[in-house]
Amino acid sequence: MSDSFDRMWAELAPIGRNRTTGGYRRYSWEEADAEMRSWFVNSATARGMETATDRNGNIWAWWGTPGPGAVVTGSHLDSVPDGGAYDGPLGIVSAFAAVDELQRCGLSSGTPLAVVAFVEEEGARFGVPCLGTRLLTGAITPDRAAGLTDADGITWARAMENAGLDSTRIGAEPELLTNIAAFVELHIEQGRGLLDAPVGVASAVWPHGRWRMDFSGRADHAGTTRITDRSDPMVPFARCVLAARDAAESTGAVATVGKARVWPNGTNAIPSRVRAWLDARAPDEATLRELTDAVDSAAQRSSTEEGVFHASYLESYTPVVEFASGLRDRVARLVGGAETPVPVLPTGAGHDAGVLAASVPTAMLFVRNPTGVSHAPAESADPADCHAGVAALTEVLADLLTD
Ligand code: HGY
Ligand code: MN
Ligand code: MN
Ligand code: MN
Repeated sequence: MSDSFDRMWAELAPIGRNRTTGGYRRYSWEEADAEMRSWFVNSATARGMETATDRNGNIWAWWGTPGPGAVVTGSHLDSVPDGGAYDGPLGIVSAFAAVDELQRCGLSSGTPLAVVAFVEEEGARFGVPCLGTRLLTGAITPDRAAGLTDADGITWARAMENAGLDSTRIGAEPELLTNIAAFVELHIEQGRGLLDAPVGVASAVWPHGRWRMDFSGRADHAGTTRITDRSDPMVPFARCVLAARDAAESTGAVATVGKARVWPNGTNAIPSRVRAWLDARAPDEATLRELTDAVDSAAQRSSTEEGVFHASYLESYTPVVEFASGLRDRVARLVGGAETPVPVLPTGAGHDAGVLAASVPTAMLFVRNPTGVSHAPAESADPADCHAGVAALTEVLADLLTD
């Protein structure tokens, strides 16, 4: 099992990797993504699995004829900008390694099993995370998805067409969802909550959202415009970032402004416009609302003082997800055994499993992240923990397949 995992891991390592930073750029429908998708198809074909791309661009590898009672596992192949190697691909490589193990043990493909790669989980190129699972479950309208644009104004629909896929049929696939008896996603842990065991089980996903914040002021000369004559959008933007940090510290939430654009972006010109994105998450919805209200009133107050127009738009929101206790406890029993209970923990990271949980019985397995660093080139996992993850996933799939 570990050599098939190691071999596949080595195959993926160079795809989309930045040689200077060691991080990855694997954006939906770009060249590295095409290489990842053909790796997925080749890995499936090598295991006698039939592949199919659904109307939204998610790729499914089937062992057995797709149909009712299907057991599905998988994750995503795309990354954040300069992302780590494990976030996403670990779940898919582990899934194929688990199939190897199941086939080696002579398990028949009576109950259909699928390995799936969902598109645009990070939302790094088109802005809405878990786009593939939101489309699949109807959590986003096809029109809104088709019109999402990347930094160059290319729409999701155009990017799909450029990659050779028909974008006119994107939308929910209820018939596919009703066939799924259980979905299990294995994923690297992305915080510091799993340090004492190689594998953990997810209890919940924090509520989280992304808000676009626009600040429009008046461009002017940096050297000749008195401070009292300015409407500088950078000032309320800056106050908003600090308000987000203060609100997070006082409420136990987390808030990040990791992406901002400035027009005209000149050193000696007061900006005309600033556009930035707030990523906010909290253990519960009330705390999240408390934080976003605090950020919004700080932005409004400071914009008014500065004579700047401010507006903010909710771009994506995922309510709190509690994974179905029946499946969660079953997975925990299988993975933990009687003596050593397996850690069961919530996560502040969003996942496709968090979106699918609204439609099908869903569970998540976490693999230890020794440093807790993620969404960065330094993301790491020990090979022994990865192999323990494959063994755990194999155990869970074997049990679910014999239902
Ligand atoms: O952003 C997230 O939480 C996830 O890694 N997509
Ligand atoms: Mn991620
Ligand atoms: Mn992920
Ligand atoms: Mn995910």
